[in-house]
Amino acid sequence: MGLQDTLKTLVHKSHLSDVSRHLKHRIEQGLEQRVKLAVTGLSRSGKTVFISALARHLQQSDQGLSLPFFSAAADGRIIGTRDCSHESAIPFPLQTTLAGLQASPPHWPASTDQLSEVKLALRYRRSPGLGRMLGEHTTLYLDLIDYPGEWLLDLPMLEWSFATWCRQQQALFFASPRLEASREWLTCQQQLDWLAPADDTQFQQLAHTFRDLLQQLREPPYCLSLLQPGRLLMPGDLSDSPLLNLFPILTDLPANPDQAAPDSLYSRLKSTYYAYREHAVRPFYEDHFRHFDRQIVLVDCLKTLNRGEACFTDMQQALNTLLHSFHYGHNSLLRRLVRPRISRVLFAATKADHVTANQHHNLDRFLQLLVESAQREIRFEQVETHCLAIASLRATSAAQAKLDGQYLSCLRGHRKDNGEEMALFPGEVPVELPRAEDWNSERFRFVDFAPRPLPVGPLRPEHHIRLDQALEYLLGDLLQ
Ligand SMILES: Nc1nc2c(ncn2[C@@H]2O[C@H](COP(=O)(O)OP(=O)(O)O)[C@@H](O)[C@H]2O)c(=O)[nH]1
Ligand SMILES: [Mg+2]
Repeated sequence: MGLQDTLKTLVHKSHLSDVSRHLKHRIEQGLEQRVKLAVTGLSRSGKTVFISALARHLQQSDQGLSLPFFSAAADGRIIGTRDCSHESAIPFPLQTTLAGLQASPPHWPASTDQLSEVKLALRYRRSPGLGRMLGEHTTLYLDLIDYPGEWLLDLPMLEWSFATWCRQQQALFFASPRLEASREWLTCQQQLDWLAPADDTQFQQLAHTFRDLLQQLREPPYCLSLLQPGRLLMPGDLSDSPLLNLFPILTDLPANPDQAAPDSLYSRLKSTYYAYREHAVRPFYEDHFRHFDRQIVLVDCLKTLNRGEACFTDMQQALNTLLHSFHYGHNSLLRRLVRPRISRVLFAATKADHVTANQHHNLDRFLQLLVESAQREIRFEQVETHCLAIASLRATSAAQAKLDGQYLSCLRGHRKDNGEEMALFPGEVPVELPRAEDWNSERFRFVDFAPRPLPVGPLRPEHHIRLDQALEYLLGDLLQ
């Protein structure tokens, strides 16, 4: 072969290898996956802490140290993680939250009410076998989305008329404990003439009174969850919107509503209700919810046990309402509305570090009881579900106490309210729904703890409880 021929062959070969490299790159790009993992839960259920801890562990997952049950990390297949949150129009305050948890003394994040996201790119090696066929390295683009569960409570409103909504609310407000807490509001409503004209000032004042009442019902001693409209408590980007000037009529509805003048209280409320449905509830499902692929629902089960039966029953009702958002049957409202595509839902009981390790299984079981009926329906729709007790950031350590010659498992940590160090036996989590008489005892007393500092350096498995199992369930199949 002459020199020219050899050169030609070389050029041809290098061109071919360029082409194959390019092709391989294109194929790899085509095989890269984008996943939106939505994190929801009622306010204070632990969403912000969960997302921050998860992102931090994922950022270190190439070291394979802190997530032994997350197989991609434990097998050493994660090459690196990049934070791409700057590309988001609604970035999650990851650095601020982590800085607070790493500070000395550390502090829990401030309350948030916005939809926001962390965007991560996970570069990883495929599992042996798959690797050779599809290209050894690839990337999973993961969006972790933080949004208030309160917004899901509004879904049924899309199917209800204003009159139906008022009747639903009447049923709630005329039962304990709302009835006792709302006496003044009910008296005020009884004095109103719904058909009389209402000026802006009066209308806004009434709306503010109702919003204050909802806020009061959310706080101790009530700690209720089924509070609608959800945006009154978690306004997101609607905080100054007139859409929030909304409250239900809790007295008899006017007998002849058709004759109500457009500026009457009745007409104003009714039109605000329909505007709220169209401009607050529907866009959330259309713009966000339908793009979610996987979902984790965080539930603070222990709070309900601490607060008693009314709080528990209300939380159960709220969860059932919230979980309607995961009913996709052919005829369901959601299917008609947005064709959602969530294929896997994990229910997680948060703050599992508030109980001793031998109670984690009970906490799984208790959560299962709480979401049982909703879970059955979701499974029927062929969405996979699972229940798991987790702690995103472990604030306690295990200790032992000797009582009457016997060793008891207990917890050691610093109280959230005054920072004092304490050791306590927090009690057992029931594996059946408590009976009426159980609530009256002093049986459940789970204490809130201050965080332990999150290391700036390497994290270890003892910094969380089962966060790796949650990840494996939610993402394990995608990282093959
Ligand atoms: N002990 C413990 N407390 C937690 C954990 N996660 C959240 N918390 C507590 O729950 C509160 C609310 O958490 P946050 O993430 O802000 O809830 P969000 O409103 O759902 O975003 C925090 O201030 C902590 O007191 C956890 O993993 N362990
Ligand atoms: Mg939050």
